[in-house]
This record gives sequence, structure tokens and C-alpha cells, in this order.
Amino acid sequence: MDNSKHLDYFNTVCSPHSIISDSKLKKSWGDDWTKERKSGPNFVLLPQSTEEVSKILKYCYENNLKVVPNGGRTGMAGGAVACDDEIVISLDKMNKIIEIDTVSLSVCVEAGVITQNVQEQAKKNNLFFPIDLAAKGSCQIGGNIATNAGGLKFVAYGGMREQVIGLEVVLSDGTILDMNSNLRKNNTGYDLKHLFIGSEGTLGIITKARLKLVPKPRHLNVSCVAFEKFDDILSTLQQLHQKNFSLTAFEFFSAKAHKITKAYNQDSIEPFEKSYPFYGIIECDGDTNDSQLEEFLAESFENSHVSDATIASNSQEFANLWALRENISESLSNHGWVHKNDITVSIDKLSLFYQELEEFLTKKNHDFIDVILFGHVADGNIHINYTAKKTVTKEIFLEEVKKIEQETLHLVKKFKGSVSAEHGIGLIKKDILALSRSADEIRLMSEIKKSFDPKGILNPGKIL
Ligand code: FAD
Ligand code: 2HG
Ligand code: ZN
Repeated sequence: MDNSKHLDYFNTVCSPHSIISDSKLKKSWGDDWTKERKSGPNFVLLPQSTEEVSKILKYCYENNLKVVPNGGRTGMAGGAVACDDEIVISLDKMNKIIEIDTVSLSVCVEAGVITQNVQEQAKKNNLFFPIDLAAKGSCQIGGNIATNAGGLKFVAYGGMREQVIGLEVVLSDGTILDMNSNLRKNNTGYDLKHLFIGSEGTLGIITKARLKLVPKPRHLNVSCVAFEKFDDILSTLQQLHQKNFSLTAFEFFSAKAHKITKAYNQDSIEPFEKSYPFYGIIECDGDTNDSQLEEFLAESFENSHVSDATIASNSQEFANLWALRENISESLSNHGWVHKNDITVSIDKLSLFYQELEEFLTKKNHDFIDVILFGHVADGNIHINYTAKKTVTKEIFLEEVKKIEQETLHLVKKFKGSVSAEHGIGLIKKDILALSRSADEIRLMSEIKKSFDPKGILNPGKIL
């Protein structure tokens, strides 16, 4: 590609220091957490306003240049991966919180704002932004919307789709689509903003968003609970619902997940004297000095659903218990090779699904691959991570993983589940999209893609 002509034009459009074409520097963009595919974009543009994004896309459209939107690059499906002649459009410099409205309970932000900054601003205004994930310090609101992120508090508040009131999006030809109203109700035809939520940068570049805020929880009580059997986790979840607990999170992780997390985090606590097959993190909203959760756990211990439990009594203990769960992904990355399935089945089928999963994993009992389970159990979402020490090559690891993964994914299909609960399809899950979507659904998706991006310049080769 003749870069000099294009770079000359982008220099007239972008603010100073907003173009990266140096080969070393641009290596930091055009990649995400997966690291499974080759990356390395042609160059990187860092626009500072919607108008700049619009001018860039108009030029790219006219000159058939392919673009890949980049948020915080914490994605787990290869959606932000760019290489060869692709241009990265990074939202890093569009990171302002524009307005917090404490009457309508909403916040208007630029798409590149870091998720944790929105949480903190909400807190300062005595409000709460409920999208919460271990990547919160790096991921961006635009990336969260483009992937329809789920996260740790989905059971109480839903995912990113549930938080979006309005959006501003730039289309592939540079048109600015302003759907960024603060209307809570608006039934005037198709609600187009929803198409962009979860579209992984394939239909338009999200530049601004208005998001819901909610009242701050009164007092979060958190406990770590030990379980002997997977079914005990589900019985405990059912009991919590039955007893009307205001559940804000219910996460689980296996003994292997805990062991690896402990090995790579010196400060990690050991919650119990002995090890158990499963652990849960249960968080509920209540009053300060609320004994309801303690009483519930004591009762569950009596009837043997719970094998042990501990409740955080101060903010340090609260953080220590959450760290047991939040540090899992990072620890796995430090441990060795990792390949991930992010699956979901309906909660009423989760017990049977788990039983069959365990049966075939036990039969396989691979000599160098470990299977680590954790995730958002209250949403039916299990993260299945396959890992091996780097004593084997990446190629051998991936070849072996594919064999095990095939069985896992067909089990998910048998249970009418989804092969991507919250991470999206991106580049690395394209081959398995048809396991969870019908041919008619995929055909309609392709037609939508064509009508929004007729020249196919937006994040080419992702999802479809
Ligand atoms: P990126 O990785 O940069 O991009 C993701 C996709 O969105 C790409 O296709 C990209 O092209 C597109 N995109 C980015 N910005 C825009 C934009 N402004 N306009 C249009 N398209 C755009 N995910 C969960 O759902 N739940 C979790 O609990 C969770 N926990 C995580 C924990 C860790 C430790 C890590 C590393 C990741 C976790 N993730 C989780 C995955 C990841 O954080 C989310 O998918 C997140 O939403 C990605 O945001 P990002 O800004 O990093 O996007
Ligand atoms: C989480 O829930 C993320 O922590 C990451 O979705 C899951 O690493 C994973 O498989
Ligand atoms: Zn998750």
C-alpha cells in the first residue's frame, strides 16, 4: 500500500501526535488478550473527536482502506486484531466523561473512557455503574458496548446492552448517526442502536454513549463458600433466590483454578484449612452488620449444601475474597498456554450439562492439558480454560486442545447452549458460530453487515 499519500491526508485531519506509523510502536495496537493470531497493523490513528473519526472513515471508504477499531484490547475473541494493510482506529484519546445527570440517573461518555473511571465517577456522585469485570482498569466503554460485555454483576443488573440508553456511531462512509438521546422510552420503529451493541466493530465505530446509572448498593456483603459438588452450588443459588436475597454476584471456580491463582499471587489468601472441589463468591446487598447471609450459610452448612464459608468483615477482606476470583485469568496466562471456551447453557440444564462435561473430561484425562473451570454460574456461563505448561510447543498444545474442545462444543450444541456467552465471536470463534446460530440467522447477519458496510471495510473478517 502507498502509505505516504494516505498519511499525508490523515495528517491534515488528525490532531498532532495522533498517527503512529513507527513499526515498533504500532506493535502495541492491533492485538488483544488472545495472542492466538498474527497481528501488526499498517498504521494507527488516534482521533480526538467524532468529526475526526467521520473524516477518517469517509476517506477510508472512498479509498477502500480497511479499518479495525481498537478499545482497551482486553478482548478474548481476537476482535481487535489487525494486520498487514489494515489501519487501527484507536479510541484511546476520546476518553472524556461528558456529563453525569443525577436526575435521570445517566452518564454521557466518549467511547474511549476506561470502564473503571465511569465506576469511580458514578461513586463520587453517590451512584453506581454496574458493569464490572476484572479488566475494568484497561477496557473501554466502547469495547464493552461493541462486545456486549457481561461480567461479574450480570445476575443483578444484566450486561452492557441493558445499560445503554443512547449511542453515537460513525458509519463506514463517515455518516454520523446520532442516536445519543436521553430518552428512556422511544418506540419509533426499529431501535437501531441495539444492532451496534455486540457488533464487534463490524457495523460502525461507537464514539459516544449514554449509560444508565443506578442507586449505590446499601452495603455489599461478600462471602467465599466451599462446595463438595457442582450441584451444591446450584442448590445454594436456588435457595438464595427463594429467600429473596438481593444477590449482586454469584461466581464459582474449581480447585484447580484456585491452585493456579494462588501459585501466581503471593498475597492470595487461603480461605479454608482444607481444599474443596469448588468455591463460590457470593455477594449480596444488605445493611451494615447484616447477619442474614451468615444465618443462611450456617443453615446451608447444617443441611450439607455448603461445606465451609467465610464472610468478609472489612474492606481488605472483601478485596481478598474477590481477588480469589478476579485474578484467575491473569494467573492462567502466567501459568502457560491457555485456550478458552466461554460457554453458556440455560440454568435449568446446567446440572446435567456439567455431569456430562465431567464424564468426558474424566475419560480424556489428558496427560499434559489441564481443564480449569470458573465463571458466572448464576447466569449459566462457564469459562472452560485449557492450559498446559510451556514445556510443549504452542502448536502441539493447540492441536491437542482442538480435539477436546470439539467434544465440549458439541455438548454445548446438544444442550442448545451458546459457544460464546459474553466474549463475542471476533476472529477466533468464526468457525463455531454455526453451532449456536441457524443458517437463517447467519444469512440475515450477512445482509445487515452488507447494508451497513457495503464495501466491507469495517473490521473485515470478524464474526462472519
Ligand atoms: P477491545 O478488545 O479493544 O475490542 C473488542 C472488540 O470491540 C473488537 O472487535 C473491536 O474492534 C471492537 N471495538 C472496540 N472499541 C470499539 C468502538 N469504540 N467502536 C466499535 N467497535 C469497537 N468480558 C466479559 O464480558 N466479562 C468478563 O467478566 C470479562 N472479564 C475479563 C477479565 C480479564 C482479566 C480480561 C483480560 C478480559 C475480560 N473480559 C471479560 C473480556 C474483555 O475485557 C471484554 O470483551 C471487553 O468488553 C473488551 O473491551 P476493550 O475495550 O478491551 O475492547
Ligand atoms: C472472567 O469472567 C472473564 O473473568 C475471563 O470473562 C474469562 O479468562 C476467561 O476465560
Ligand atoms: Zn466472564
